[in-house]
Amino acid sequence: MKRYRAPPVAGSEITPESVYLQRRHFLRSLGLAAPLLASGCSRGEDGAPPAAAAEPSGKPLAAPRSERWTTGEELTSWNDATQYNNYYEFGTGKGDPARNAGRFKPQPWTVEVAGHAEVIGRFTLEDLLKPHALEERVYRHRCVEAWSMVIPWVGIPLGACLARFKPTSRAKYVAFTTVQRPAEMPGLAYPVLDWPYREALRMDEAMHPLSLLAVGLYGRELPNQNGAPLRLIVPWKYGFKGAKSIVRIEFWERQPVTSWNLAAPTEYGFYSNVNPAVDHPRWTQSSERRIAGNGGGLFARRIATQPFNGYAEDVASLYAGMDLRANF
Ligand SMILES: Nc1nc2c(c(=O)[nH]1)N[C@H]1C(S)=C(S)[C@@H](COP(=O)(O)O)O[C@H]1N2
Ligand SMILES: [Mo]
Repeated sequence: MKRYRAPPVAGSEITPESVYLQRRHFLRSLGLAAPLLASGCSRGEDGAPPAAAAEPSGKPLAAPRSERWTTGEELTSWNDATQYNNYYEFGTGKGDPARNAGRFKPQPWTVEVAGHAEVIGRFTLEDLLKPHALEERVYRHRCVEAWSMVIPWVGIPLGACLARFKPTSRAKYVAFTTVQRPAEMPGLAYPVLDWPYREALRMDEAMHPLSLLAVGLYGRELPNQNGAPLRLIVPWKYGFKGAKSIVRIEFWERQPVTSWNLAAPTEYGFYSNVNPAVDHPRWTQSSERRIAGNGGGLFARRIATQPFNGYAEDVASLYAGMDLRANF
């Protein structure tokens, strides 16, 4: 096995987040956690080596690269993108998902479609992907915890998938519920979030051509820890909007409840558009640690965070007239 190298987190950033979390687990079990702040995606690193090999694995996917939706920035390595993850159903440490997701079975897979749409029901993964050919897009990927990566995702535009269900005029939002399998997901034993993990988008955000329903990365099927077999990627928003392992899509008239917003509404807004001008109450969002290329690991370089994660030209118009400080 490869020697585990230092986790890509700067010493100065190892905050007591993981301590907050553990305390929260304990207090929640006593029904006392409500007054405590949630930790966001935990920034603590547990340091234990991941069990999974860091060699590229997974079935290759044929997907031509989209020039329109590809950034030329230096890619994050396969190793970092698949060993440094947030997927709390497998544990809150960054190495936990790679280490604990081996028992998870992403196939066969079906997704329930419900709510305000003409076409609803249960669909297989293959069926969901039919409306569009797979393509590869290299996106910036920015976690609310102020680290970022550059990842070549494989998927189809979310809008192409959703349009085929013919959402009605009452569909103003679309909600995503992710899988909850306690026998395969050890993190579900801890009440860190109100499981199952839920996320949602406004309809126009979901239909925007940048929103991607991803089934792979680096030309291969998604590893379990990255959200196999399908997950959302909304590159102008903080990473937690990108729900992994989706099992239900529901069209709503009112704004749906979402997991992180429910856990800590003053810290994680519904919109969560990447915004360097609006700090998280406990840390700055004006810069980020870019985990990519030789600058990875402890020496990851800090770069300025861009409004809408660099996609302002494409998406700022979606929020015309909105106060982005109030609607963070
Ligand atoms: N179901 C589920 N989806 C999730 C999460 C999670 O804990 N559970 N974490 C989110 C967070 S905080 C981030 S930053 C991204 C991380 O995606 P990656 O591990 O593929 O980089 O997934 C998001 N999707
Ligand atoms: Mo995140």
